[in-house]
Amino acid sequence: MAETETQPQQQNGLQENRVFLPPPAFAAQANVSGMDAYKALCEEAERDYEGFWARLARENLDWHKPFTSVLDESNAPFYKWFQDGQLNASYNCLDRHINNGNGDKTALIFEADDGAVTRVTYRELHERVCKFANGLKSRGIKKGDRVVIYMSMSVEGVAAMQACARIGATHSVVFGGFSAKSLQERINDAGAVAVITADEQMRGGKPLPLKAIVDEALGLGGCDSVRDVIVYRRTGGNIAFYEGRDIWLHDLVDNQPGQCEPEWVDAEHPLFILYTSGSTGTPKGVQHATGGFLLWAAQTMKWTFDIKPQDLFWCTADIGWVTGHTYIAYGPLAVGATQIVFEGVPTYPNAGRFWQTIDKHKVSIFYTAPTAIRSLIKAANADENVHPKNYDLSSLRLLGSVGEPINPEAWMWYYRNIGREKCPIVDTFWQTETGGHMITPLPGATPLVPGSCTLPLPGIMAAIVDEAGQDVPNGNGGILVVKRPWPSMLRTIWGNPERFKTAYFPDELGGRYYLAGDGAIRNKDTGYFTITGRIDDVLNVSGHRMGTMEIESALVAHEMVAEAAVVGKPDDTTGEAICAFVVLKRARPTGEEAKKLAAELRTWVGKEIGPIAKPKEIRFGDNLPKTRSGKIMRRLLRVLAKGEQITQDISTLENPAILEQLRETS
Ligand code: 6R9
Repeated sequence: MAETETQPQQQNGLQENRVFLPPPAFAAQANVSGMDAYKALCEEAERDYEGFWARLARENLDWHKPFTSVLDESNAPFYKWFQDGQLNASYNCLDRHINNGNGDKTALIFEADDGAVTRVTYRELHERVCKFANGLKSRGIKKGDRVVIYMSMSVEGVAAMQACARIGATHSVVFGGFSAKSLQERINDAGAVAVITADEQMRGGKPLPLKAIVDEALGLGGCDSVRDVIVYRRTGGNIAFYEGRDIWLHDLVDNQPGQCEPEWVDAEHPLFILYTSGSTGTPKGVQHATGGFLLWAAQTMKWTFDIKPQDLFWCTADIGWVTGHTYIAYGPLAVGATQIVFEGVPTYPNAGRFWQTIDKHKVSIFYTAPTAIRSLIKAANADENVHPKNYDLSSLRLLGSVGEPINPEAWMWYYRNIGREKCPIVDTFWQTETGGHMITPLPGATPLVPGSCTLPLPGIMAAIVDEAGQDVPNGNGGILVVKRPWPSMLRTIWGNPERFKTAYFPDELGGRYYLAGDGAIRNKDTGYFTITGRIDDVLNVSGHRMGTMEIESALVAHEMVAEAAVVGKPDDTTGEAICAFVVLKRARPTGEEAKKLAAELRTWVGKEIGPIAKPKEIRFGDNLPKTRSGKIMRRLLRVLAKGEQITQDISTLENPAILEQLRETS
């Protein structure tokens, strides 16, 4: 790629002037080649919005019953897409490739924590999914039932999701790092009839419990809907087994037939629910529809990832997050690609694991998170042996980034050291709610600017508005919205349509614009988007979304805690770090006692929510900074967390003296 201009490193992309054009050889073979091709697609969508989406839906998916209605806006914002069409997601991900003569193609290359490799062809995966689906049916699980999947990265995890899709059951995958309490809340909210789990998971050479946490979650009560717990034997570790409720996966599926007629469902049938954090209350069950979601999963594989039959795709996400749904469990399979499913962690057996794995399997498209890149930069700087220069990465042709803003410095390192200045980087902005990519470069078309996710995909009407919903001119910051519905958008919040409306289609913006919850700014000249971060009380720690309210609720649930306020503070590796300000029911601790109590509270939050929610820092005060009406002034806490001087107006502050106390780290 040609670097057209060199500027000093910038911490965010707003003043970034470097531009990297697609390498001509890449552009020549790309699925979308050149900006004219991109613009033509955008114009097609503008000209005939429904016709555009109908064309893509017909091209990308096999429909059992073709749709005649494209978009139904009669009950906005509860939009419906392709609603009289019928299809099956698992059929589209498996059967149709076998029918096209690709049954012997490798679908999954499972790279285990210890480096052991298992290959599964489309034909084999189809058989496993069919047996799994028949097994679920044999337990009375049927279309419309919810099934919680609490598993680590595995062929069985992907097969479990596909098996649910095959029979029309709606899955809800819960990340294996969530605590028993978080799992219980999700099982309860979803009203799941079954939980699919494993005995244990392997991470960094160590077994960690899964089944024991399911037992604990179900023991907390409120999960009476659960009839079956299906257990995949991963490690053979010791677990409790409850006769009548628990069943081994192998016992359930081994004697099942290898064929299972797919359950044809309406396009709007809920394919999955995935819980994510919002600014208030409990996590929201984001509900996605079968047709629209799968269409976008497939189309973005072709556009953003320029996927080709000979590619080896590797998305390092976990199936417990949306990225693992769209770009592991569904997207790559929908387009018949070969992909790596990685069980391990980036630092085991050492911090060269990602680069070694790319080298070992000859990965051509690599998709990971900025937080992983930043921690591997640190590791490579500290230890020559794990530097990417030790590995042959010449198989790579495209790199991707997701989950949080990528700072230009990390972008440049990724570009130079991993892509060897030959691979475009697609910085993909999207969310659990959007189902797939929204704003991202197209690698054979878009000139890249480090730190910018560039331009919306064709058909995605992203814009920046002010608080009254009015467009703001380029160069001015504002609120990121999407002005028109798109097929892979969330349909509702499970069991809470009111919250769906108020959270995503607020009246202040006219009730028709989708509110992403992020701030953004467009470049004056290019119109490129740069995401400036969440505008609500949602933190992004290592690419994981965490609501400050959730962490505060966990803290105040501890018997010693009277009050807590949580804010984010910038962190070199994790993007944001959690900083908690805590008032105890007893006197404010100092010195060693404060350290001990902080450690205890961190462990507590880990148990309440999961290790990802543990505050990095806890500071104790006699009180929190509050307005005279009793509101906690979080903006002041953010400044204190950063260790900066307070320059804002504090005239409404009831107790200014508290600021000095909270400045100290314990
Ligand atoms: C896919 C995923 C969504 C939030 C989103 C935003 C942040 C994701 C980003 C990005 C800047 C990117 N985010 N991708 N910010 N640039 N390329 O991560 O979904 O877990 O729901 O998080 O992540 O703040 O609103 P999810």
